[in-house]
Amino acid sequence: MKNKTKDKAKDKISRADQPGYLPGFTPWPQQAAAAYRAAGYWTGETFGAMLRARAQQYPARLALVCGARRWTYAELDQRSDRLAAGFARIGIRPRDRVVVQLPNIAEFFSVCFALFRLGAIPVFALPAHRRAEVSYFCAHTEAAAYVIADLDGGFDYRQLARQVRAGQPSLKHVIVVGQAEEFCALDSLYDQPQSFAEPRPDDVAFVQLSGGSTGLPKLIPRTPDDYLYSVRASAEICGLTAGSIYLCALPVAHNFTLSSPGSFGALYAGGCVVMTRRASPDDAFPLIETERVTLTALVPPLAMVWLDAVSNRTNERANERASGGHDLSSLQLLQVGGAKFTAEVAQRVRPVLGCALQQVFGMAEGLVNYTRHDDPQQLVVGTQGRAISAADEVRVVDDEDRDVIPGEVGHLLTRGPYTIRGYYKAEEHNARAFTADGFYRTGDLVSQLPSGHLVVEGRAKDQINRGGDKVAADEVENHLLAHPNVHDVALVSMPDAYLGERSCAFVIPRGVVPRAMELNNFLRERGIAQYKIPDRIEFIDRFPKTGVGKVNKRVLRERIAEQLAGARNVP
Ligand code: AMP
Ligand code: DBH
Repeated sequence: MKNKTKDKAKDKISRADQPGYLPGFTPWPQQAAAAYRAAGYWTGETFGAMLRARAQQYPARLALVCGARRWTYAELDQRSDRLAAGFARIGIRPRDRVVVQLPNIAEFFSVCFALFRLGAIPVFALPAHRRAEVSYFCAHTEAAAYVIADLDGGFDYRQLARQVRAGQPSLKHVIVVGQAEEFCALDSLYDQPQSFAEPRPDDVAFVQLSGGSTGLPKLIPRTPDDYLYSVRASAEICGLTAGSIYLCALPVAHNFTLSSPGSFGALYAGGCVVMTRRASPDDAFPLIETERVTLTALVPPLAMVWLDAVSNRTNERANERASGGHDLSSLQLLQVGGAKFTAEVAQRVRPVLGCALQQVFGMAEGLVNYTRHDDPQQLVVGTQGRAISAADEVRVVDDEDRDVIPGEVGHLLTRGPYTIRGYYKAEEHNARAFTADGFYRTGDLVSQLPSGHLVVEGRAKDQINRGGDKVAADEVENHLLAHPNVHDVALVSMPDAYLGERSCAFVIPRGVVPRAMELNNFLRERGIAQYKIPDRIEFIDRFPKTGVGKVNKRVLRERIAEQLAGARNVP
């Protein structure tokens, strides 16, 4: 009896808090970790050491371009050292969590590498996140600090910080890039460098976000060992060198932009990262021309906007690779991912932009797939690529977790040297999101070709992918259910030519039927990101049900899709 209790306690420790690791982190099993080290995937290098090595190798090379500012590797290295000392002075300690919500500016990197050097843990929020999301990140991680820019895109993040801080006792500091008002100015934290103990390479270095499919966004703990492997291998697959110039056009903290191979890949290779706050042709094209950008990453809707911008202009002057006078000829590679890029649009990339296309199918939880530069065109255009690593285990299974016949559609499960074994502090959810033997259930429906290439065929998770912005249906439904005139609600996707999908909320009203506008304002006041506000609201008396009595979302999706198609066909 006694032994049993002891075993139970041990089991609890092995699943949740493992001695030596950040509490709430699920490390890889020792055997797997040993194998990844032995195979050379995990090298023990930390982020701080990586930057230090590059600064020694290429002190005078350009690391970052941000507006008129141009930072060399030596400058980025020094700024990170000095900020680490400043963060330590105000009381940020190793392992403290720090929510970082910055636009695409150079300080994102000095702040991150400073926190890495100090051993503190950035938690990456996206600029679109608002009070509900940021408060949750702060509360769930018991964050000690929150780093923002003063203003971006007309939004005042200090105002957001005031709301967030009011409810967060753990939050001791709000640090502001720019005008700090009552908060702490980042510029006041450039102290004399000091040295810090190297953090463990197999423990959590930062927390990435998942779009999630249930409740609130899930937090994804990543380590230097696993993340730097994916960065290094990605840089190699994408052919990055010290001559590569990466345009950071999507939000900098997004996993795609950060690591596939993204800005970390460019820095890993000794290349240069060019920041743009906005990814529109008007903002990006002049930068491509002047900085001689060689690669960038976009979500499908933006890729379409770029293609149209160039097509419209080249139609006027046939066969010229000029766009509004902007020379894009330095661009060698356009990566597209985050949502399905249709073959029809994909095949326009080379003829219109004159550069190679690479499809990228990845997830912040780990697994990233790329089409390869020597793949035949039909694979580049018609698939979402194949996994980075020979050590990535990819399974395609039926509803009972049995492997499907090769080529058939099934659920994608994956495990490997850079795919997490559990979300941060989410034991209950982890039991569902991972198999007993540690495979991550991606929620994606795929088929796999004999070459290993995956085709994304759909989704089993209850999520809407709004052109790369993921919306968990359940999260928005919960917010809507808080409205007094909403009896029940189901959020589903509806087809959209531009975003691929948009969201439609089917609402069963209670009492007075509220106006759609009122519900949207209600959601905004609850402080959620704009991209989560339903694009359309339909009122309904009752939901179609499945055999077991659950809301049949498939029928709702079909209903709204038919309605939209019908509306388009009206002369
Ligand atoms: P997250 O887990 O929030 O990082 O989002 C990753 C999810 O985005 C994947 O599981 C897919 O559902 C979706 N996704 C990413 N890239 C692609 C792509 N190229 N094609 C289709 N879906 C994608
Ligand atoms: O959508 C994603 O999360 C994603 C897409 C492409 C990603 O995390 C990645 C590449 O690394």
